[in-house]
Amino acid sequence: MELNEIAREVSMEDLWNIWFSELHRKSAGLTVKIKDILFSGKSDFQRIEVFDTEVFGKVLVLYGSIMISERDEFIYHEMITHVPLNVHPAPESVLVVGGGDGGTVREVLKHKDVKKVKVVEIDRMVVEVCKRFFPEISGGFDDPKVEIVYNDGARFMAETGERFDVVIIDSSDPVGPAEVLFQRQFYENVYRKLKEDGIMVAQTESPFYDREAISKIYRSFKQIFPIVSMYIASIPTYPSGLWSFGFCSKRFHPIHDFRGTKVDCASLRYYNPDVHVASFKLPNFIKELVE
Ligand code: SPD
Repeated sequence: MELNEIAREVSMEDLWNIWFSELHRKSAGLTVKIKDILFSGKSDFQRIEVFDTEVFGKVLVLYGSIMISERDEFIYHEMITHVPLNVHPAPESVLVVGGGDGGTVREVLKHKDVKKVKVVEIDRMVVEVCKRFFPEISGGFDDPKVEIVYNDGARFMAETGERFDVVIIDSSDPVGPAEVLFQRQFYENVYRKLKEDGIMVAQTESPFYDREAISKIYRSFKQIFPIVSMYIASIPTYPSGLWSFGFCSKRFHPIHDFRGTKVDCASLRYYNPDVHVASFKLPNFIKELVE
């Protein structure tokens, strides 16, 4: 067949038939069709990619894993933020470790009690890429209450003299730069840097795939914090679609001290008071990981 005959038979769609696959195990993963590759680069810490996809809109991929998609990021960011901030009665100072995309900061700023949000992000390029490609997610970085510190979260936590009402560990997965954010020494430092009634919430991976890691993480939590609970949410672009968060607290209980939401629920698409309570009810195969 002549070249021009081949060209006639190949449609534009075939020419741009590119898919991104994130492998969650050697033989299972998530595959999405890409409309455009918007950014591909390497920072000092990791590979950073932004794709435009047909189903999930723009997605940010760090170290080969989807961190945010325009379609479902609200679930993760609302759940990692509004659960602790609605349990703490007066969260004035909030520290976000990681969170370079700005989604958590956007949600924290919905709480009028909050006077200061500090973000400790290791990778400046993540923040720059998100400001450029995800302005509606990262817009909170320009708020005067927000300060970004470019530092390793574990080092910052060991060295800072500040103390916080709420610490949110909005990390990527425990490979590469975020690995240290899943270690006991780090959680001990968070405990020390929380005020006497402080709360820490951390993203703790998939209860379906990451069972051994989760058991270890919650063993550490329980050795350090008097109140520890897991809560879960459904996040389509994350491995298995089922995601977990650790609620670790010095004084406040996630359900008994929950007095309803302090932000206007009309600005939220996943979180509400019923979801708050229900997200702590765990299926048996997950309960056994944390009990
Ligand atoms: N496997 C994906 C885990 C991502 C958890 N963190 C996402 C950060 C979004 N702010």
